[in-house]
Amino acid sequence: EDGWRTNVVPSPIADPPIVYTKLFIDNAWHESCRGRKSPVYNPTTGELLCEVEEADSEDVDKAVRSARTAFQTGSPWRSMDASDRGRLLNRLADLVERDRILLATLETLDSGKVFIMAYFVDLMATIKTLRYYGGWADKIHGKTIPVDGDYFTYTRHEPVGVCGQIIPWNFPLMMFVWKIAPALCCGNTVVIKPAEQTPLSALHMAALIKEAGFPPGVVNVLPGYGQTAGSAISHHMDIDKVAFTGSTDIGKLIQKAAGESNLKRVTLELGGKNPNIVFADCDLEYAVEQAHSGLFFNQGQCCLAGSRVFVEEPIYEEFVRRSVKMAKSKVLGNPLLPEVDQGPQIDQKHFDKIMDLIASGKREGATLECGGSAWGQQGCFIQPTVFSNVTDDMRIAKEEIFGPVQQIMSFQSVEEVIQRANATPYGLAAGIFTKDFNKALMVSSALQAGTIWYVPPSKCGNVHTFYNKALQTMLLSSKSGSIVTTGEYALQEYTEVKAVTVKISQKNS
Ligand code: TXE
Repeated sequence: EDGWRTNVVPSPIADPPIVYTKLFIDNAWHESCRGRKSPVYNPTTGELLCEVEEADSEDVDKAVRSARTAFQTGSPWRSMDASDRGRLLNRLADLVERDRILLATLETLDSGKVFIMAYFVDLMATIKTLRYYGGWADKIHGKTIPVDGDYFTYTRHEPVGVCGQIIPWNFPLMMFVWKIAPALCCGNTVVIKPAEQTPLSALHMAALIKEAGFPPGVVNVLPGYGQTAGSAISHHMDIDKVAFTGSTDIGKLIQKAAGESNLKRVTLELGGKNPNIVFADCDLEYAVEQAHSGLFFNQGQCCLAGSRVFVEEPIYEEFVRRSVKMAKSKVLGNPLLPEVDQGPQIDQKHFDKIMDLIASGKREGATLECGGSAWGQQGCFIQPTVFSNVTDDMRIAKEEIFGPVQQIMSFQSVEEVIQRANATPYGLAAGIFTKDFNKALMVSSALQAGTIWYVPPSKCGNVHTFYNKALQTMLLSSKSGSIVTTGEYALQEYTEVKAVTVKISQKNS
């Protein structure tokens, strides 16, 4: 079977050794300057998995120096053929395919996501993203411009320079690759900080980056906390650009830090409170399934989660009834096991945030149809929860919950639902379920969101297939806040356009 196309469900590796726990700077493993380590827990059991070296500002300085040296003109990286940058990204993809089961296992142990999903969704997207950007490396080019006079003018799309990248814990590996791949294909160098909860797959990737043959300093991986290492990256005077995915509050801090330091370029990918709009003429069973997976996927910890489900009045009650049945049928437990389809939330702090929002939903008068409590004896599990009779003013309808909590609201008309769907500061993604193609197109152009999924009436695969498709769509079109972060558009975020004008003796048309 070839790599990501396999349908064979592999078994995770039992007790994989955790080999890489240090800071990765200049293609070598380093202890942290302050000699500090931080714990990494398995959210399923609460057990300590390992300790990793904890980066702080001195380590960021060290990594930036290495990335700057690697970026110097004439360096092996700067003088490399663009096609060879593409080859390196493809070689990295080969190594990820080789270690796919191990990486999926580490991802499950570290983040609590379901192993099968990690294997099929996260690893598939990781491999494809590397190959996708590997293909772009030698196709990034400028223009010649017919200026007046005896001149020859051309533009170069040059790399921005040293890029700081700060990523969250919900898709640790995918986020890592979504960040490094576009940066590297354009010829930048990188200092990347994984989330403090989930450094393991990023550290394994560091080892693969070295094995693939990337020159020293091109990618530096620094596990550490946001307030220390993350803040040092966003404030750094010698980082040319910072890319961040995470909470809206921290996104604002990153923007501010860039302004207060060297006005580095900023790209942000922040939260969502995405509407899923279900019209009465949809394929009901299919819409229920998709709205369910669109929310509960990855324990609900997904910026694209469809967390406001608007259902047209005539089918509302039946939609709620079927959604509750689906939620109740979910199997919770150890996400390494093949029968389990929901693992734990990432950590206690996040668990508490979700439970607080569930309590607010009850208090503010939504109907708790199922769930609403913790599950099991250990780990941060939350029962799949469905709220009906949700109104737009409730906290659960406004705030990003990032957990297995589905809000179902009813609506009466197209105009009403468009207005309500747009009444959010987020504008990340939206879904539309109807048999009427014209209505779908009309609504999709009226929705203020960077990514729209129109789910056609007939079943086009199981939920899993849909998610693969959804992720591919994201690869090509995802946008959040203000910036497009993947696909061809990401290339603009990692290049600077330079116009070069050369005096010539005579111009001819
Ligand atoms: O995010 P943070 P948290 C949302 C989701 C979740 C909430 C809080 O609603 O409940 O955010 O999650 C680094 N300077 N999303 O607390 O803090 C941090 O170390 C620089 C949506 O985990 O934003 C980590 O690497 N960096 C989101 C990264 O920022 C800082 C995914 C994200 O952490 C920093 C995750 C600072 N001062 C959460 N403070 C999505 N869009 O998918 C923290 N960090």
